[in-house]
Amino acid sequence: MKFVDEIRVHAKAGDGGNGCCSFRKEKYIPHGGPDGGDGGKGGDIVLVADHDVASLVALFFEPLIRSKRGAHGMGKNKHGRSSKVTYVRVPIGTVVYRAGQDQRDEVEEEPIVDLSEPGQEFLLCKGGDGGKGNTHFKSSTNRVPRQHTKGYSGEEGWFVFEIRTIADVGLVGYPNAGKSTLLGVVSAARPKAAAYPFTTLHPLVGVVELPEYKRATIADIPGLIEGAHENRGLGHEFLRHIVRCKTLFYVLDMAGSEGRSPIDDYQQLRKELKLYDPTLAAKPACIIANKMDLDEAVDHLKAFKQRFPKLKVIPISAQGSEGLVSLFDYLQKKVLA
Ligand SMILES: Nc1nc2c(ncn2[C@@H]2O[C@H](COP(=O)(O)OP(=O)(O)O)[C@@H](O)[C@H]2O)c(=O)[nH]1
Ligand SMILES: [Mg+2]
Repeated sequence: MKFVDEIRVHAKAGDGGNGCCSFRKEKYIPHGGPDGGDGGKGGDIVLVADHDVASLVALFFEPLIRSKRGAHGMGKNKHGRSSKVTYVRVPIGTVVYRAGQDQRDEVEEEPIVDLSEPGQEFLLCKGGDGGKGNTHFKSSTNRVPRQHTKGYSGEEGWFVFEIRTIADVGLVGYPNAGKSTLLGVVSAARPKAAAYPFTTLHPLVGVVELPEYKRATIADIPGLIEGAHENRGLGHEFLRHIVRCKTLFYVLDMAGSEGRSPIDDYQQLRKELKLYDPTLAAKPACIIANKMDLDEAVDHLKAFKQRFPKLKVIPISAQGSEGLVSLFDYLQKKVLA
C-alpha cells in the first residue's frame, strides 16, 4: 500500500428540497388558498482540522463525501426539514486544492484552504437552498398560483487533499539511539523549532546542504515514546508529526547499548507506527545503523542484515561523523529524487 499523503475526493453537498404546490382543502370552502411549503436546505459539507485525526486514510478508502438533500415542502404550509451539516474531520496540516468538475480536470495551483489550526473549519461545498412553495406566488391577481420552484443543487466538485509535510525526513527511534546527535552533525543550519502552535512538542527541523545547492530537511520530533520502554506506545503527538514527513529514517542503536536489541527495536517501532496508521509503515524508509564505532555494533549489524536482507541499511557513527557520505548520497538520490 502506498502511503496516503494526497488523495482526490469528490464532494457534493445536499440539494435543496423542492417547494410544494398545494391548496387548502376545507369543508365549505371550495377554493382554499395556496398552502405549499418551502423545501428544506441541503446539507453543507464542512471540513474540520482535528487533532485526533492522524491521516487521510479514511478518505482513501471512501473518497466520496456526500451530504443529504433537504426534504421537500408539503401542504398545509409545512416546510421541508433542512439537512444537517456533514463534518469531515481531517488532520491538522491538510491543504485543499480545487480540481474542477471532472475527475480529469487539472488541479488548481493555489490551495483554497490550509487547515493549520486545531478546530479550524472550512465550508467546502454549500448545500442548495430549498425551493419555494406556491404560497409565495399568491397575489391580488392570482389567487390560485401553481408556481413553485425546485430546490437548488448543492455545490459539488473534485478536490485534492494533501498533508503538508514538515520535513523530507523524519527521525524515528527510541531515546538514546542518537537522533539528536545525528541531526546536529548533518545540519548545516542550526535546527530550528518548527512553529506548530498546536503542540507543546515542537519538532526540530534541520537543513542538510547537499551538492548542487540542494537541501533536505530532517525533523527530530521530541515526545517520542515517553515511556515506550514501559510499553506505553509512541505518543500520539509524535505520530501526528511523523505522518507529515516524506521519508522515515529508523535510527537504531546498533551497538545494543543498555541491553537493547536492534532487531527488536526495529520491529517494535514498525509495529507502533502500524497500529497508529497502517499506511505509515508503507512510507519510504531506511535504517540508520548508528553507533558503529562501538565494537558490539559489528555483530549486531550482521545479524540485522541477515534478518532483513531487503532493507536499505546505512551504517554510521553520528558521534564520530562517520558514514555520513552514504547518508547524503541516499538523501540526494532517493529522498529528493
Ligand atoms: N558511541 C556512540 N555514541 C553515540 C553515537 N551517537 C550518539 N551517541 C550517544 O548516545 C546518547 C544519546 O544520543 P542522543 O543523540 O541524545 O539520542 P536521542 O535520544 O535519540 O536524541 C548520547 O550520549 C550520545 O553521545 C555514536 O555514533 N556512537
Ligand atoms: Mg534527542
